[in-house]
Amino acid sequence: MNKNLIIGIITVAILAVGGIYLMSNRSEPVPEAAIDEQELTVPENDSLVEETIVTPNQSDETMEEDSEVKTFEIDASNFKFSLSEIRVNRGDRVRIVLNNTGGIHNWVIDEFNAKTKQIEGPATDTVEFTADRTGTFEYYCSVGQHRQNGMVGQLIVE
Ligand SMILES: [Cu+2]
Repeated sequence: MNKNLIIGIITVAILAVGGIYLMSNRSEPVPEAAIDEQELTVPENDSLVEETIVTPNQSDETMEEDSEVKTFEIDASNFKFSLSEIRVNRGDRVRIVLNNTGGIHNWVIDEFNAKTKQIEGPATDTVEFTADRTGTFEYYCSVGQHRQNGMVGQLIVE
């Protein structure tokens, strides 16, 4: 009989524990609802990510604004450049469009580490650099003796 009592007590205990589990299980849907709210929050974060993606586009537009590039078209021929002087302001972005009308030429400026390719005319090549310091700098054609033959000019950065 004592064993039956013990079994009975154990059974009641199991039922009680089971009831507690059921209670705790019933309380779980509430956190699940909270999780749903969190999942609703995640798409908001995604939209924030999309906004973040838009930001680089805005910076692209900023770069286009920076493309207040000063462009100079220079014709190259044997043995001269059509422009012997270029004036820009310090900090300007400078774009040189070299139109080679004949012969093999390039356009080089050592101080700004900028040069076009050597091209055989008729051909065009472009180089860009930032005039980040003031002064007067000589640009030239580095092909053969062209520099000595007069293919030079001055970049003046003010
Ligand atoms: Cu040349």
